[in-house]
Amino acid sequence: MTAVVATGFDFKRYLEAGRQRVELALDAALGPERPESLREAMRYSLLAGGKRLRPILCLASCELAGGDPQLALPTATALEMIHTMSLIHDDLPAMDNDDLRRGRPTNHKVYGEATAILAGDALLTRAFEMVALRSPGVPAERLLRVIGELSLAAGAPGLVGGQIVDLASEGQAVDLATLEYIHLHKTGALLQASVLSGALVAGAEESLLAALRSYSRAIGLAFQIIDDILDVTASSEVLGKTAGKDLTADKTTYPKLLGLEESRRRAEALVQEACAVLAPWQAQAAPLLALAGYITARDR
Ligand code: GRG
Repeated sequence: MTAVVATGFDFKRYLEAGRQRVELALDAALGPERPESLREAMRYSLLAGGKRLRPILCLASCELAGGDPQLALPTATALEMIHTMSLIHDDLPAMDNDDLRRGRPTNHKVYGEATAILAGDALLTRAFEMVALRSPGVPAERLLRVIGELSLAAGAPGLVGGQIVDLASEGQAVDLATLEYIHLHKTGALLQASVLSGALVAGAEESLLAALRSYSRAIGLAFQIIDDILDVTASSEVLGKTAGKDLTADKTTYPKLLGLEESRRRAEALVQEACAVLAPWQAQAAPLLALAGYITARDR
């Protein structure tokens, strides 16, 4: 964060402006779906707040690559739709079986399981619609690459694969390599797609894409380590989701394997690593550097 302070970059303001921009775009992105019950269920979870980290990362990397973040806004909303879908499905009784998300009852608690599943499905497919059909001004070949990244992140090579291993690991002895696999797929893949897709919209060169790939792998892993830590150190009220869930579900976590102090040290080292990769871009990378710092500094 020191480099960030040195550039005079106002991160708090940046984050709040990004969040507001994303909120407006999300609100506009959900059209008049029919029937009304589906529309309500989709809006309930998508507009329930949340840090909006994935879309903000996307806009920041588009800007770093010299693009107009406005052109990446449909992709940014798509990322939040995929993320929200994964939260709705993750909370289902067949998965983590949770009652609280983003400070409210979970989607299936309000609308029932069938509607929650379908609202998730509709958000996932709307995400691809946002990129393919609602991204004016972005060349088709760039959009095709974005669709590729989103497909990899959402599917078996990403979220789904990570979730399967996560569920299968409950109550089992899990080693650090398996835990890292879970974190990188279940959480890291979409964070990586967020960073890469913004740059792809801007037509970034391969050297920048490679740097962003390393940056996002590191912040993705750090993000989930901090999530594991917050699960044991923060309250449900602050988190907006049930605290202590990993323990109840008998999940292996970083704190369980390494202790709180070492887990935090690892997360901080990963953030340092991420920032070092972007050092050649200097002040232009200030938002992504600050976002990396935010991942370890956050309290929810
Ligand atoms: C059906 C294609 C398909 C995929 C679903 C359910 C599932 C597969 C994967 C689970 C993925 C998951 C819920 C991972 C946890 C990621 C995580 C740390 C979420 C919390 O993210 P924050 O802190 O939440 O950014 P907010 O609410 O701030 O957005």
